[in-house]
Amino acid sequence: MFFSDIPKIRYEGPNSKNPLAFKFYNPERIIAGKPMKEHLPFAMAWWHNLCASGADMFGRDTANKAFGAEKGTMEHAKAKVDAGFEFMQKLGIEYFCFHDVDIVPEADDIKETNLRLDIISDYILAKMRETDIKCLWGTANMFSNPRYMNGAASSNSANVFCFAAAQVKKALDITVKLNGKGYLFWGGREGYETLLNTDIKFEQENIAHLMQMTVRYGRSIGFKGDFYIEPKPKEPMTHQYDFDAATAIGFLRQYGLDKDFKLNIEANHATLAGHTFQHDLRISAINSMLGSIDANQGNLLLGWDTDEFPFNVYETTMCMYEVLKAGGLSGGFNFDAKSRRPSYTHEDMFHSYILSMDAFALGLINAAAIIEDGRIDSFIAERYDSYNHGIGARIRSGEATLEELASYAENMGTPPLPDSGRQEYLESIINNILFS
Ligand code: XUL
Ligand code: CO
Repeated sequence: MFFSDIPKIRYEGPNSKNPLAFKFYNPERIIAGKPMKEHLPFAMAWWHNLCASGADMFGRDTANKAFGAEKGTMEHAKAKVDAGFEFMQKLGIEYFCFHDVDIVPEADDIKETNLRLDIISDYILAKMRETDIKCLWGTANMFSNPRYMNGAASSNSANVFCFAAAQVKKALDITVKLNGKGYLFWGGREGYETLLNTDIKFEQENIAHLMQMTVRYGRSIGFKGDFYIEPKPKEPMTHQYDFDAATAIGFLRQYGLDKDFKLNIEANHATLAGHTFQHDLRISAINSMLGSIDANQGNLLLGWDTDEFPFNVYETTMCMYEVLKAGGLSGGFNFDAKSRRPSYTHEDMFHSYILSMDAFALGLINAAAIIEDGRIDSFIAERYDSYNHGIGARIRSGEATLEELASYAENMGTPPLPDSGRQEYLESIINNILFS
């Protein structure tokens, strides 16, 4: 037991002052026809929760994530499994996500790293069998090691490309062994710093080659889940190829990958791209590509990826509105978030997850209320009413010609202004629903 002073976290309701209790996340409560926990398949991100120790560019670790073992050893890797499963069980979290190098220390020789991955995945599998905990997705870290300084599949070096392929193959093998729902590509350093040394077309074709090979291999070993791209516009590279949802969807279609891939949308990545989280969720959903979510929150005063634990209920409400409208997620809500550097105790790890699981529970409750209320949806439907009949219906059906519309316009006299957008009124409806 690593968290012996932490009890099982239970729902105590909004009046509870117990810091180690949920105020809003009540897993069995029925919202919009099913229990909260089915709407909200939460996942623990191995890297932040069990590995990240508060170090930043200006200072070393503040948090102790040794879990009683020496870092960089297989004992430490196993201790992290034990700590992670205890943590997830105490919070009632049913999924986890991992990079290959989160679960084992990387060796100099990839054959040795792969042996370690075999050992640790056996160990994880045994824990999964003892519990209800499952794997949401796995991925390969192809950005930390110096060999990936110019990218992985987008590297100028074919040898580096091969190494990336070997890592993807093994990470996918392990994901399949752990029955993961998905396999993720976050384009780490797949981007560039300057066009003076970069052939974008060549690099993007190579990324597509790696993804196509991965799909073929994955399907050949019986992987039935979704592959995901996680868009991000910048950081670490100045320009990242998977800029946002729309860019990633265009890429997937261009290279015939759209049947096998969906998107994993991260809140902080969407805001870095100059969008709202809701925008990238909507773009994914209307293209039938909303797969999974990296749940976090950025700091809009800063221009980088702060990966904060989400607490902004307005944001989680709009997120859950999109998710409910999309009919739910086939993936889950992975907390790609880290406690702030000064929040360095084990108790802070629990406070962080309680904060955000409650924020998403509130978001779910609010989103269901907005849909149930119906005013927003009926306003939107009415806003486009001119397309339900007459010339509008002819435009929608695709039958109208440009000549016909031009002659219609010429005979119209002075065209009326469109109806008011009523933004402030609609915003007041949202506040009314959220705070009454
Ligand atoms: C980086 C990021 C990654 C991916 C997985 O910004 O979000 O942690 O989620 O590689
Ligand atoms: Co992420």
